[in-house]
Amino acid sequence: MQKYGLYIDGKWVKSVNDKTFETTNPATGEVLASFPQGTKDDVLKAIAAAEKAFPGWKKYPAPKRGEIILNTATIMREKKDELGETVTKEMGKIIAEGKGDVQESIDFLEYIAGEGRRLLGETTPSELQNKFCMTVRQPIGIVGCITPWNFPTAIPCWKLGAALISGNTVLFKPASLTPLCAAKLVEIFHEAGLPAGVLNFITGPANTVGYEIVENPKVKAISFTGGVSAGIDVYTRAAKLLKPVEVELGGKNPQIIMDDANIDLAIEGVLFGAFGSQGQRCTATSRLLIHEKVYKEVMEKLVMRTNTLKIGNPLDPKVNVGPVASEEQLKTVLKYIDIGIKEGAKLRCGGKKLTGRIYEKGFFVQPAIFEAKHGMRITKEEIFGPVLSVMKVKNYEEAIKIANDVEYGLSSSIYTKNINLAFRAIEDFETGITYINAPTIGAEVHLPFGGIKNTGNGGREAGTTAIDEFTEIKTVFIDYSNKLQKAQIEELSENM
Ligand code: UN1
Repeated sequence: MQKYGLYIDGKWVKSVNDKTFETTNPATGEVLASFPQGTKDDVLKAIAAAEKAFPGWKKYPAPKRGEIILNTATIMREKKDELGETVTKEMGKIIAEGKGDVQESIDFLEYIAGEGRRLLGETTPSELQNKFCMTVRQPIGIVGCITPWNFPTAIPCWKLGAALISGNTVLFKPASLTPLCAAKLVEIFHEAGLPAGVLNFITGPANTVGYEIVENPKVKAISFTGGVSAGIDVYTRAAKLLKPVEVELGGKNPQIIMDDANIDLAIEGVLFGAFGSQGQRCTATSRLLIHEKVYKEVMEKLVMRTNTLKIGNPLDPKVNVGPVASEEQLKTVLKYIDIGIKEGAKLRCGGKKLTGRIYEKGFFVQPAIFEAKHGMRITKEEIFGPVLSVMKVKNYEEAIKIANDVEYGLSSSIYTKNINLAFRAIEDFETGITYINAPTIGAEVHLPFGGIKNTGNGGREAGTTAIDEFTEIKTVFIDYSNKLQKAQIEELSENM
């Protein structure tokens, strides 16, 4: 078993604490690697390294920063299979999705490397003569990136790539379930030539490492992806220091199937959306709203298809559904299945923990489909597992009303051939992302990603907006008139 340290100031170092924790394979229980339980003192060391590196990195031309990021993407491309396997072994998503996670990382790093040649500001005319106005983007300083376990390489790459291209130095704290994927990423950034101190990696508990990153005044901005209560905690702690924070939180994403939809296509969509990554995406489809005219047909086919999904070791390419990521996840999923049954929802398939044979040492649960009534807890709360609540609707209006009646607003989908309805849905869904005739998952990196309501606090990651959370805008006025000109007061000269 490999023993990792922390990565501070360009070197792998020991924690000041001897305590370690292990990362394990959720399908087999195999221990994969051990990591230090970092402490506040480790974070302080990382901050000192990031502080020392910041002036040099800020001055390092952005296109050159882009070259290092592109090198990182190129090395990742060479190691895609190995990294994809690590994602699958550590997090449990099936191997095609493990490699997809890595591909999403590569895509984003390649995309954001080019941003080094843009980092665009604006130029505008002045209200005065012989005066020039523009904005430039500047790095914020040391930034903290706190990442989740469900996309153990892609989400770190979204954050690190955008933070680094913008000229910030970074403290990176990965989720304690997936530090190995994160460490491999850090090794690649190192190999790609990132200068010492620019990226620092600290593993350990949220209430020591995480809180220090969030509450230390030298860390100037925070980017966090995770659950709502943790997100609110991060946001409120950082608010005391007026620290900019971007939080990307939960979802309760609906898919609507209208009576004119291509039913088979819609069913393939919901299977992928609800049970891909075992439902552990913040964009996962957790509610299906079916028009009453096609309800029976969809339900029959959907249950039949779900029962054919092969559950097993996610490294096996024939497997469709792997384990959930941890024992805690398994408990949550089983708890919600129990809640659903007690609330009177009808469990149409799945929902059992798998035991025996290959399942004994893993956290396997059958994908579950409930026929539910809107308002039940399983239709309102984020479960983050393979549990789908299906509801029958009379028409589009009812579908949209139910779709929007949740606290979250990340992703949404409608299957219809009616172009008018599709455009109405784009307008009506209260979410940051809407899909037409495609599942709620599968966002592409060159478009903004994020949600409304309790899904976030207004920011968008990735896409053209990726650098917004990691740059300060400076407004510049250049007066070349050789005299004092007074905005709002000056009159234009007569001889104009
Ligand atoms: C997440 O679910 O946490 O839309 C991120 C998707 C991915 C990103 C999801 N590309 O499925």
